[in-house]
Amino acid sequence: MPMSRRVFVGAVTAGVTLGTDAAGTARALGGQDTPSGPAGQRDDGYDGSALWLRYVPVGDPHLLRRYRRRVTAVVVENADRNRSYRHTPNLSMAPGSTERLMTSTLEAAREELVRGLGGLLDRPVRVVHGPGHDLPDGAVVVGTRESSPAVRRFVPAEELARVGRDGFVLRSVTQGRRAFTVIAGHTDVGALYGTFAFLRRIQTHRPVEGLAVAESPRVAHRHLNYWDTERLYAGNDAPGTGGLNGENGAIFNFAATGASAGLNLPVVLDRYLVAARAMASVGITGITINNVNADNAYLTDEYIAQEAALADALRPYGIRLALSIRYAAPLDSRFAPDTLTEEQMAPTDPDFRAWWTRRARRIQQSVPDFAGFTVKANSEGQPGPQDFGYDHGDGANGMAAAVAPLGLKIYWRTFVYNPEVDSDRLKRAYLEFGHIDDEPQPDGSRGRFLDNVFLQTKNGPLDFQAREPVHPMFGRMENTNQAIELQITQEYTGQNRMLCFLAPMWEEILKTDTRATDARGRLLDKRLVGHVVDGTAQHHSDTAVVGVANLGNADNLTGHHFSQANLYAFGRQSWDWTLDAGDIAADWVRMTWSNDHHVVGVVVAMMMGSWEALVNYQTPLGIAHQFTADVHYGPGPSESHLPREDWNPTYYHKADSIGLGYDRSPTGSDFTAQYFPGLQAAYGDLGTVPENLMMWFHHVPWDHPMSSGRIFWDELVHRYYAGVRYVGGMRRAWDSLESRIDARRFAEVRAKLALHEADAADWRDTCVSYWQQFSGRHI
Ligand code: GCW
Repeated sequence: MPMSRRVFVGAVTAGVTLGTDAAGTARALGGQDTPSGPAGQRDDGYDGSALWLRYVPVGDPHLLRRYRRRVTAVVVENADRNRSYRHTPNLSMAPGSTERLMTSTLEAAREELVRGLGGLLDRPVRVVHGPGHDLPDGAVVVGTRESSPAVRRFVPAEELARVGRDGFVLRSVTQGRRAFTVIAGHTDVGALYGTFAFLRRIQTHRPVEGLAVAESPRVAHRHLNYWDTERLYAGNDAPGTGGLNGENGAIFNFAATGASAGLNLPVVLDRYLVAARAMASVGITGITINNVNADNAYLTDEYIAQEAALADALRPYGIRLALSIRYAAPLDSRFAPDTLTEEQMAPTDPDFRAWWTRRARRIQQSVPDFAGFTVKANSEGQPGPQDFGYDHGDGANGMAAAVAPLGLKIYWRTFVYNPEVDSDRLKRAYLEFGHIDDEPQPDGSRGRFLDNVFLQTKNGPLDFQAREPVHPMFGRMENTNQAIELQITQEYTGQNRMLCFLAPMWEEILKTDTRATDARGRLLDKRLVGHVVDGTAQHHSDTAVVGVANLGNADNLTGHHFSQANLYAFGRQSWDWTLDAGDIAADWVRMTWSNDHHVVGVVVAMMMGSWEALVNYQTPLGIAHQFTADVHYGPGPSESHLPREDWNPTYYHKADSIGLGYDRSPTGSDFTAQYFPGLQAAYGDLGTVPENLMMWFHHVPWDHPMSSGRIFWDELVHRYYAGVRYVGGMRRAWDSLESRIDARRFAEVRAKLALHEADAADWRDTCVSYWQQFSGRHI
């Protein structure tokens, strides 16, 4: 049984009871490393800045011998065959950097092997430059059939064609008394992904003999969105306070001032390349680098020059840049004399389209592999087509038509909630977008959105709450390419204070059965959210997963050491959404902390219950958005002062003497009608709705009987307490690892867990006592 089913709230009571059989342990080869590497090599000052690519020596001598025997040399033939395009003549690393700019993807693969194997095997590996026909015993060969005669010899063309653009093959080959490992891609980037997969095997102590692996991603675009400093919890200072030394806390510097003025792009910092390597190691293909509440500065020539430099640095790792744009940018005098008048702003107007074609082409001249635009329109004050009398379909298509000739995509976000559309905020997005997808077209087809448009939809219908039902649009937009948007940065899930591993949430979402039917009402064979997203449910022409990333300029790049795990898991799950969250956690722990069985067991168990615990002490049983205004961290269930009704906790909980929760069943707002019939029925009935979602759909009476045998009130209170108890268990479990974890990181996590426990208790106490005023019952 997968790990995610085994760990639940309350499972962590004390460190010693944890982790006797953590997922992934069984398949690893063993290894009794002392913490973070062999004895004597522990670095107690280590700050976490290498993410999961730290490559500490394999501590188990037996295993180390085995790896050393099988891996003796790195062979990357013709590494400079496809030199990565470089636009910026003076591209350079900041003085004192330790990372190095790569000139090609295969060079990046080779350098990663040299660094990774050198670290893991605790001795330098030989790089053999010669021809592939005379491979030394123990050679690790990387390349494509085009770059490498050895790959050509050992991996047939059809096999590589089958793994597709980003896939790879790992193969053990024996020839007489010599044994080699071949890492092959159909493309250079595929070979790089294979390289990281091979290193991961050693990092997690798996065998590297007898390899016969072929892997390819299920989703084409595995993309990050980056909101600069908004909702960024990984700066070296609190968000919004300006950062330290003139930096603003974001990972990339465009406009740092003061002491950091010399650290702006085109200067490249180590952390950009660490992030690039980390992204590539989990198969991320692109990043929209600026906030969706977009600043037009990013479209100016000055910024484009900086973006080109960033793109140059990331390109060898297969990472493409994209930009968020403000729909009304053509009106901005910064672009004078190239500006439009209000009259030219109709998305159907050739002048409007030509403006966007010109801007996009301008970017493409400097960033030839530019990926496209992310658009937040008519949402939270951002301008959009509705300001000019058009709908989202017209707006998205106007932009899509403008950039289609350049091969670019439009990621059009569906995070809209105009109160004039419906009194229930959750219904608004589908009401604005659904009919456009259904609309019959002149050519007989259905759906108005163009093929190079992705509708980018958050996983749930509200806004990244700790647990939401799936967004009803998944499956309902049969005729439009859909991208799912997940939030890696922990805006509502503890920010950089709470340890909350999000992979189990994403697994729950991606494996939710939409109960989608075809036009004749028959259930589809493949109808999980993951199937909708990967295109196999409804045969969409293009596929994407988007994650709102959590990278910043903190030493450990994510603010909380355990937030690194969320970025890692996002990449793994967007590559293959069928993976088990517990297995991903185990890999990450082994790569980041230690291969010590005990550490792996304890830490994986902590992580696997951490999200459910947060749900319980924050918003149990489907109660939504109880946050204090704007900050989105602490509890504020009584708050009702914000100007928009649907920004206030009271709008969501509807507490009264009868019960708690928002009735969205057919007797209430009838939001449930937006789901396919199977889910409509399940969610619409208090008798069948999953308990952990019940208050999303029902006003639940205080004495409603629950499956535990308790009444609803008692179960609610129980959940708040269980959630906080779990955090106490995590704290004790972590404490028990002190001798096995390097000192600095141990102390930093310990300090966070102490805050975490106090803040979780605040959630419990604030909410329970507030609800009690309505229930009038004992705790
Ligand atoms: O959750 C809300 C955030 C905003 C964000 C918005 C969105 C960047 O509080 O900070 O805007 O969602 O997704 O557009």
